[in-house]
Amino acid sequence: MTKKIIMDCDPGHDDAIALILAGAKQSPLDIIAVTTVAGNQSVEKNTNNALNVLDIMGRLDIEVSVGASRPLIKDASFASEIHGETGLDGPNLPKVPALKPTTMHAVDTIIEKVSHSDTKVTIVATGPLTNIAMAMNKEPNIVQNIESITIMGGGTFGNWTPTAEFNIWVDAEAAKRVFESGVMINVFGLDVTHQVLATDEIISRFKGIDNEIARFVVELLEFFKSTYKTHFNMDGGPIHDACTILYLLQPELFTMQYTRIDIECQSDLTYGTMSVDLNDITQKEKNANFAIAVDVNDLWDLVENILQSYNKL
Ligand SMILES: [Ca+2]
Repeated sequence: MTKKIIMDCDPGHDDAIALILAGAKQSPLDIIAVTTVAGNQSVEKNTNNALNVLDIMGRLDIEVSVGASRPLIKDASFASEIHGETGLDGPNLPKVPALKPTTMHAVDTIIEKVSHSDTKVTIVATGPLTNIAMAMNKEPNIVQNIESITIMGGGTFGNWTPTAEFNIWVDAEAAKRVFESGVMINVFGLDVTHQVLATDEIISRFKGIDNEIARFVVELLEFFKSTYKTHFNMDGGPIHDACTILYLLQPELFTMQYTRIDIECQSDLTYGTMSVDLNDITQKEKNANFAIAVDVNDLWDLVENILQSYNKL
């Protein structure tokens, strides 16, 4: 049975890979909308990247809506040092993609798609949670028709400050709104995403796949690997956002712990920190499934299989 998903994203190298994995021809995931948000780069650049990626995938049937250009309260902050000036540096992309965004704002697209769906919708959020929080504020009833929200964000340590991960840190107020919404949230934080490193060995496996999508993914991973080496001294780019899709495709790849998660918004020192109550210290009502382990070998096999499936286009 197919699962309806909305992909709310800020592409972004790892967002692009998430889109490619979700939107393959045999995928059981039905992408009913892609919505974009400011994050890795401006919302205009992220949207352009989303359109280009869908174009390369041959998925001109997917609607793309432009979302929030800045967080709820803070000023916008971008991650140019990780994703480059375009937000998707590395591959050569057409400057003007063939696909155009819809005229509807992403917040309204989320509300409309969720409200009018005959089955519950899963929201996959791989950027700051601004659009989702705005949609919940504009139309609170949508929570009843959301199956779950599967996010990349947070963790028990940080990558933008010592304790905060980028997606949550960009818009902690939005993240707090979403984590207090009552919707089940599946969380892929740095604890697992930093284990999913596209090393030279992984990239050379993908170089053996003879199709345009796999070659595009190799270019993305090579750029991402170089910035992760420069900025974090890591031997491979983590394909963070792709973990959300890989979980929806094959949940048994991950070990999840049902727990309480809260978001810090007050402190100058720890703004955007995710409090993950793995030892049930607060005894507050649990609101999230937090990924604590991943079967990395099986995960890369799945990625390779999906990339190979593009041969049959
Ligand atoms: Ca992202």
